[in-house]
Amino acid sequence: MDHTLAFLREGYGFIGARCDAFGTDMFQTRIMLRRVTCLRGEEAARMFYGGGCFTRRSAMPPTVLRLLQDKGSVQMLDGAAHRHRKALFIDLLMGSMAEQDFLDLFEAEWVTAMEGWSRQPQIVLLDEVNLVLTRAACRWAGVPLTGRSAERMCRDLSAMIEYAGHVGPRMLAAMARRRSAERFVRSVLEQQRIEGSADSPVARIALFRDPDGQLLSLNAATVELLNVLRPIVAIGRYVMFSALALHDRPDWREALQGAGDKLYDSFAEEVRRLYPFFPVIGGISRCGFDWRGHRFSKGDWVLLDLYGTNHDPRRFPEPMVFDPDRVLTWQDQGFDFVPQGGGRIAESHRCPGEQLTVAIIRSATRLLVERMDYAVPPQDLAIPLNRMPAGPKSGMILSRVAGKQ
Ligand code: HEM
Ligand code: MYR
Repeated sequence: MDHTLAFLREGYGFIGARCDAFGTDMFQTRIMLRRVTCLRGEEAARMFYGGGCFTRRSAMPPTVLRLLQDKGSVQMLDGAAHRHRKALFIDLLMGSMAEQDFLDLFEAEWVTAMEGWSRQPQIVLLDEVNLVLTRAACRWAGVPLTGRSAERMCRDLSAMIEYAGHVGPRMLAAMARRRSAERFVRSVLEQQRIEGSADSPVARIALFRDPDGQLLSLNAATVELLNVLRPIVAIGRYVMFSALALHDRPDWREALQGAGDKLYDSFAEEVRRLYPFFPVIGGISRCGFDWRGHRFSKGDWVLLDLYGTNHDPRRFPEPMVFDPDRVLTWQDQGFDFVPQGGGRIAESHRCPGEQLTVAIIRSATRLLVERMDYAVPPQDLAIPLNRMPAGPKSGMILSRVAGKQ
């Protein structure tokens, strides 16, 4: 039986509910008329991310792929070609200065924006943080926002994230926004190729060479530059969730006041574990092998439940309780805590942006706790799990925002 509608109706809970009901970590069904093996849990993630057997090619619906990583991206590569391109992202995002450089820009943009927030009766936190992140990301990457406003760029990048899990007119509108952002980014890269070498992410992408010594095609370079800008804006959602956690847990707001990076990091990591974001990741088997009595053949489609793995009660007792004392960290390159994929970043498709993601959540949470006063007016803060990506409808409204020293 085809379970596409059930998947869309149940969203993040689809795989976990069936695993619980059947007492298993693996079951087969059909989605979009295609046979698929659904998996969840640490051991399944180890098999999926640890063996290098799964390609991402043809593994996600084409519209999801097009709005997110896209064709021609690092995610579509395997083996040696993948490792070579991945090294570019690791260098850009995890190099010694990347984190601090970005945080300096981010905090400066936040403080500037806060002056505007304090003049308004209320703000939508998700929208405002996305704009702060867009400005910081473009400055950090070396994308001049001339001829395109930060607001426009922010709407384009946010739409790619917001409607990646949709079908219908709003997804099509996001697609049009993407095409327009691509034209802009492409011209920035073309200009950079004329100007030659410089020490910015734009320059490094523009002048990056594949193993055969060729520059990336302009299409591929455009895709990769968007794969730096868009996911940075996606972190705005985690910042919204962090504000939600602070609202729900005043005891933690209290504990964080004046705390060092370590406690803020534990808080940020628990935000990444608890709140829903990337629901599942798809893969197509490149090899034939047996796992737990099941035969995987070349070409088989699997979906690994990232959300369900992060909420597996065998690993995380009381999984729906927000508890930063679990002391999770992205630096442990394992398979149990997988909001942005699992395994070793350089060798698998695990996200290269985790360090930056945690740093930005930490910094934003500190700004919310130590540099801002605000109220949270009555609003519906429920997070329906049948919308991907999920979040409160309001985008988290804050009122009476004021800076504090
Ligand atoms: C890969 C999620 C932030 C760039 C991934 C994957 C996930 C993910 C689940 C793994 C896909 C797979 O196994 O195929 C997220 C989430 C983020 C985030 C939820 C937080 C908002 C970032 C940031 C960047 C980034 C900040 C860069 C600035 C990438 C790239 C890949 C990737 C380039 C492809 C890696 C590969 O195929 O080897 N991300 N990510 N992500 N992410 Fe992120
Ligand atoms: C990025 O921009 O690459 C970072 C994170 C974006 C997450 C968006 C989640 C959308 C969910 C769609 C999944 C549909 C699965 C079939």
